[in-house]
Order: sequence, then C-alpha cells, then structure tokens
Amino acid sequence: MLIVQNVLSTIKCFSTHCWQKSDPTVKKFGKMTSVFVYGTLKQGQPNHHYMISGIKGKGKSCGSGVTVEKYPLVVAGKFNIPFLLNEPGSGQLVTGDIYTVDSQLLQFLDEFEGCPEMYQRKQVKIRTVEWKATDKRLYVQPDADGMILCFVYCTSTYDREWLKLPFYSTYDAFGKLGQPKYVIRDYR
Ligand code: PCA
Repeated sequence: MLIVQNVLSTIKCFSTHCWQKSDPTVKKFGKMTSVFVYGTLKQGQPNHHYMISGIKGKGKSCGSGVTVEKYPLVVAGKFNIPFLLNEPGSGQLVTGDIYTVDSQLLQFLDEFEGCPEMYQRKQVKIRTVEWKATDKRLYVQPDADGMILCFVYCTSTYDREWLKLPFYSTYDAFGKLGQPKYVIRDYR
C-alpha cells in the first residue's frame, strides 16, 4: 500500500512540475504577464481598482487595444456580467485595456474571475490602439505591426442560450452603452 502511495505521489509531483514548467506565469519568479481586460476590470469600471491599487499584486497600464479576431461579447447571468465567449470569428472586434501584471496579481485575477470554472484564461492576439509603456524591463512590447499576445478571460463553459444575446464591441457596467447594468457584489 505504501509503495502504491509513493508511486502515486511521485506521479502527482511530476505532473505538477510539468504543468509549472509549461505555464509561462510561473516559469520565472517575478515575470510580468500581459493581460487584456474588456469588462469590469477596465479603467472607469467597477473592478478596475484591483488592477492598479497594488494591494493584490503589481499591475501597470500599458495602453489600449482591440482583438484581432471577432468574439461574441455578451452581458449575461443574474448579475449582468460581461463574458467574452470563446468563439473566435463570430461577434465583433472587442475593445479593452492592456496591462502587465506580476504573478501575484495574475493569481488573484484567476481566483477573482473564477478561473478555470467560469472563465478560462487564454492568449489572444491584440492590435494596440494606444501604447504608453516604455520601460522594456517591465513590459513586453508590441511587434512592428503593433500586435501583442495577451491573456484574456474568456469562456467556453457558457450557457449556449447566451449565443442569442446581443453581441457588443465595447462594454460599460453602468448602462451607458445600453447594456444591462452590472450588479456590484462584495468579493468575499
Ligand atoms: N472581468 C474581466 C473579464 C470580464 C470581467 O468583468 C475583464 O474585465 O476583462
């Protein structure tokens, strides 16, 4: 029995190690990661403070951008939450803000966004619209065409009925763009 347990724990340890090795967020301590936010984490939106307060980890604004591919951006659920449905090619080009975050803030954001159950974090190509990040030690720079690969919280685990909702290109939590207003709740 002990031998079986040891073998199992070795396999578990090995698989965790492999996962960590292939995950860019934990490859190197202190690495900054580019994240594209399109919803309540954007500037002027209800959860933006997490991106810049420093309380949950380090985050720096790099600029703004738009997805290279179209995605359906819907406002759904009883709290009117914005979701980017992982259906590239349908919907609209979606606008948002680009941040660079440290591993602590990335880990918080994963937890805050209910990742991987509610949202899944996926790398997508973003066309930069405005770029203000010049410190090369902190920021990954866009390529010569102004493109940058960023993580985005999108979902494949959504209710198929949501495909019948209106698709937006830009999100606003306060109903300024005609979308249902976001219901603000306490985060734990
Ligand atoms: N927060 C994340 C995903 C949706 C949301 O409200 C964001 O702003 O990108």
